[in-house]
Amino acid sequence: MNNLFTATCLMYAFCLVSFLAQAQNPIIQTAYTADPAPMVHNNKLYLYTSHDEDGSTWFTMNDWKLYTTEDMVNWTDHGAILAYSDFSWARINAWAPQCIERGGKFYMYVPLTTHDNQMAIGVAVANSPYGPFRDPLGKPLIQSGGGDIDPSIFLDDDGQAYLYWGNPKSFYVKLNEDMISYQGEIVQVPNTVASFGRREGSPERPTTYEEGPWLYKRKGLYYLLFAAGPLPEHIGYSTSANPTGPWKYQGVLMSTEGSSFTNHPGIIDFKGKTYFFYHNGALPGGGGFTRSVSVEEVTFKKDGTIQPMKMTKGITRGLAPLNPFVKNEAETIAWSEGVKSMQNEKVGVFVTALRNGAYTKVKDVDFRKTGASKFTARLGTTHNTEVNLEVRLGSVEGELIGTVKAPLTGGNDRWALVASSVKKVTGIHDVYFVFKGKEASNILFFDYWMFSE
Ligand code: FUB
Repeated sequence: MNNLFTATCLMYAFCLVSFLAQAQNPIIQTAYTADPAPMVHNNKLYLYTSHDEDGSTWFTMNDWKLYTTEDMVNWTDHGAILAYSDFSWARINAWAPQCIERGGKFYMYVPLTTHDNQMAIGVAVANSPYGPFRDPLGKPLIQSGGGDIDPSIFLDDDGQAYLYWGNPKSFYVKLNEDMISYQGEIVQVPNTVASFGRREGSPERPTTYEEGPWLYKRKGLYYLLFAAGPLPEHIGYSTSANPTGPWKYQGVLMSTEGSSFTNHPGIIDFKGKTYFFYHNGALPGGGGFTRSVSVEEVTFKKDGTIQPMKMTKGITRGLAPLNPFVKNEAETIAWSEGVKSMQNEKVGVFVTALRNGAYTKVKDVDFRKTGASKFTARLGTTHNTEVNLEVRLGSVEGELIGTVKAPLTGGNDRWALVASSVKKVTGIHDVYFVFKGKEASNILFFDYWMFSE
């Protein structure tokens, strides 16, 4: 019996380890992220997210983060690019954002709680998708008193921009060309069963519409995705021939799954495919207030409706290989364990290995036929015991092609460039940077890396 129990436990442990080793979802493991808002600009996907603080037991959310990818499997962390404290009129609650580009400027719409405890929607503007974003109004753009959260911005082909938002009701307004003011009245979307589906057993909430609207257009058809109730949320969607409805409910897009009682949709076309972003509580320590963002590839049926999706281990095939012969940020990661992203004024975003055996993985690294035999990295540690960065291929325990000793720099504001020869490597590999050291915590800081011939 004991042997059987031990064998079963070992089998489960093995399955979990091999699942994690192959997993791409959640796509960010170095922080808790929620409310994904994808944007495509110049062939790059920008993913703005809200940010659940570590150990949160409520929506403790202070800033918004940005991640980018060119291949859908390696994600670069650009840190916090806007905070509630950047809005003089806001007190707390950096909730679900969305960013859009118009005429070379980037407009970020965000919900916040005002000093008199009302939810309101603000807008911040930047000349670059990375910021810095500034509040041009010095006051909310929307404060209707009716659940002003979860703004979704959509720019139609004719140049008209629409802002949707709201919980428990859904509203929209037409924005002016300046994107920081609106025209006409705020319109409440009729909350009918035909538009949003029937919610059972809740006369005061007749439809499944809950929050988190996301407006999207494909082949002339408009889609309104939304987080749907009752709690725990699922994702539903509706379609229309117009950006303002009337909306026709099309059913459940993603059923309730995972350990978060909220979910939040974001959908976007990128490099010939369509991707659906959502969140759950799948990271270690994850739950309703410590969420993590995931992504699935979308399949459309012939009639334009969307094939419903489950939460999977994610996208395993990247769109393009990664070039190791240029400077790559340590915070460009396909998968990691035991690692946190941090940022400071000295180097911007960097990663900290929290423990012995922590690692980051970079997927589909193309060393070409000519190959690489030298590795350079910017590192640091505060420990005078030996701390190493191992370069391995294929898995955390895969072939060791080189080991670099982290220099004792004394802090993450002090760094050293270290170069080392590695066993010659050619072709395409997943590269694992594995951090080894005896100390109990924060064993090593890692800023960037590159290979050379
Ligand atoms: O992240 C805070 C709130 O939780 C969002 O505004 C909602 O959409 C839900 O995800």
